[in-house]
Amino acid sequence: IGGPGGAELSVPLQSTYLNKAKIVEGGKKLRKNWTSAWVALGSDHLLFYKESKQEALVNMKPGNRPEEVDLCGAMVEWTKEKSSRKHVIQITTSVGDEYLLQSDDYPTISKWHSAIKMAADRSCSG
Ligand code: I3P
Repeated sequence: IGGPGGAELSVPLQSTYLNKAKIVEGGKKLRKNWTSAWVALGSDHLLFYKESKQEALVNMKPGNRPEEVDLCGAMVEWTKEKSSRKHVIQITTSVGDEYLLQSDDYPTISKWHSAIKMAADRSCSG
């Protein structure tokens, strides 16, 4: 609970690294670059840390802020078209950014898919 991005859900999901690629920004296609990100889910947002959250909190350099993705109005779906990798989910935000998240471990990514979808479905009400 707490941290730079506000309240985060205290669930096991929080401790997962996922492969992440931002492929579209504001409707513009980006060059795909997969990186490993430490992902945290809040009630209405996702946070991507470049390093583990523990490291991020210890270092707390101004440039170390996590990337925050607003889930209000976001679409979350499985995709087979956007990558040759297996188990890829696509998040399309209301401002036209597209992110891919992937894990080789299906149970892991499947839990994230459900949790992010649920957060997105509920995020605009508050
Ligand atoms: C990309 C890189 C990505 C691949 C992507 C390539 O090449 O191999 O891993 O995505 O495929 O363009 P580069 O490093 O030269 O940018 P996947 O691993 O998700 O398939 P894409 O262009 O079909 O998205």
